[in-house]
Amino acid sequence: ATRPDVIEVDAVVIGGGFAGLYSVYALRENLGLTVQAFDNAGDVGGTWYWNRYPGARSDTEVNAYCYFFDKALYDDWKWSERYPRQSEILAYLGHVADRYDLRRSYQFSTQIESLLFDEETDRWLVATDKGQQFSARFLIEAVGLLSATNVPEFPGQENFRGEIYHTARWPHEEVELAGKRVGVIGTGSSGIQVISEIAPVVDHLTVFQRTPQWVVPSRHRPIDPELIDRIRGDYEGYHREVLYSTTAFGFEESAVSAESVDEAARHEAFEKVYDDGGGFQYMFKAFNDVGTSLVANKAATDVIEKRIRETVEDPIVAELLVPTDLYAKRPLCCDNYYEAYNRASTTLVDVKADPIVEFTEKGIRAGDVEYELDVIVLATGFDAVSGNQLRIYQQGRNGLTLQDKWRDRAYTYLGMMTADFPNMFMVYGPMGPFTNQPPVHEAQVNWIADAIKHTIDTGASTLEPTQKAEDDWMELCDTGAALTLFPKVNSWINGANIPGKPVVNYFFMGGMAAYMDLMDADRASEFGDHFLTDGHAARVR
Ligand code: NA7
Repeated sequence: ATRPDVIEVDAVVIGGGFAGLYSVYALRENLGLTVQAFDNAGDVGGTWYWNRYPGARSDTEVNAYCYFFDKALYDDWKWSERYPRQSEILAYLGHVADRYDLRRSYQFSTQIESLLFDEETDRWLVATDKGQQFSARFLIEAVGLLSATNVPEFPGQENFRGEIYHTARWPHEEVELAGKRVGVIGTGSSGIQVISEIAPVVDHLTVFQRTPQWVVPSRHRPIDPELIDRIRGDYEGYHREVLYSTTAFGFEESAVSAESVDEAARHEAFEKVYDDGGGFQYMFKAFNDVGTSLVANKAATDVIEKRIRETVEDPIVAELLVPTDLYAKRPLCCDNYYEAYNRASTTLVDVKADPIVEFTEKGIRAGDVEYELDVIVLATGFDAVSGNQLRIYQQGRNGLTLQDKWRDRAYTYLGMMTADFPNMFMVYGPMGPFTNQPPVHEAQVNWIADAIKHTIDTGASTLEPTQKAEDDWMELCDTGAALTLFPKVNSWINGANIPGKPVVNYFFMGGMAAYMDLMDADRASEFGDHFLTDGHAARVR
């Protein structure tokens, strides 16, 4: 029996970022459901609430890094920059929350402790760290692809007398770095942004690099007003172009393979895209096979390597900065990154050769050398994709926990549902499409809202994917990923960045257009073929 103080709602939404905010909007405003939403942050913003480190900005062009559900919103909001800063994106999400009065559905600073499916009532029991209990028919987990922080334990960490900050848990109050001796551990997207931003202002910067990554410039500049006018003039068309592309980044992807042209043409094309800037552009705009062809991949890295060696004055430092891996991680971009190493006040430490032994009172000892520091920045990334779901205890049918089900890897259907967890939906969950996120979140939430509406309208109590649908989806994802170069390189994309985490495929790499068609096929089948309703197979069509 449910406790008398249990609060009943139609749906619980977890997360207040791009995905969670739109989930609340779609369920509350479009379906008329009662919704209770939560976030452990103090306000809306998701990623952009937490990642306040110096230099934090989107590395996706903002014309496609935004919502599309309301043209008036797109028309009214004026972005200032091609790649907006964290503060501007956070202001945008705050504006969205105000504009649609979304905050009233939220309880902030609240961690969800457990989610238990009650098979007698077909409802989810949601327990918070405030001792509250909610009961909901539907559950949307919009908990973020990159939000569970990876904070490695370094020996002696407690002895360090200075300050330590993880990039994704940056304090709200200003952290003064000017004139300080700062150490940065990590050279992924977050690390390179911090390094480029603070190198000119700190007294001394020490970068502890384990694995160098390929970085191209972003060529940051004000947003192109002609592009925005063009989009506003054909809003529906542009939105469709974004979703019916491979990566949903909102630019024209190349249809030409690098293998189909000669080496000189390859290099020329990469030089051109490099000079225009942007990591995703570099990977997808010059040719269509950088992620699948070794020939294309090599041409892409040849050009970046040449630029690194041209930019970095000290050849020994340049050598350390040139990766030996394929170009098959999430592509990075940042202005003034390699230039930061030309400053006398920047030191690059290769911690693969000289591993970090310990934190000391005064700084970090790597190899035989103690580097004295006032502040240490951990730009060490995330337990990505499945990490945030697994930090919440979740129990579906027959006492099966998500923690058990996902022990070997994260099994889902379309990255949005998982068998034996009825009426539970994930936005951008594991085995979702490998794309730009905000417009894809929206498309997924629209599918989820349709699935919920279908369940309600047909008088069913529950909807869940069949085991076969899930198995087939996993196979399709794995077959597709195996054709790419991404499994050949260790990164958060395949779980290799977290000790003990299964190193497997976590994405559907078949492209957004194909994914849109699959979502549409489920709609067309009235959520029949791949689903169970009320725990039973749907009628045979
Ligand atoms: P990433 O891309 O996972 O980068 C983390 C970095 O931290 C990377 O250079 C790691 O080196 C390094 N790292 C992690 N643990 C350690 C330890 N123990 N010692 C030394 N160095 C370490 O995270 P980001 O936050 O930069 O970006 C994640 C995504 O967020 C990004 O792709 C965007 O989508 C937004 P490694 O390569 O593992 O040797």
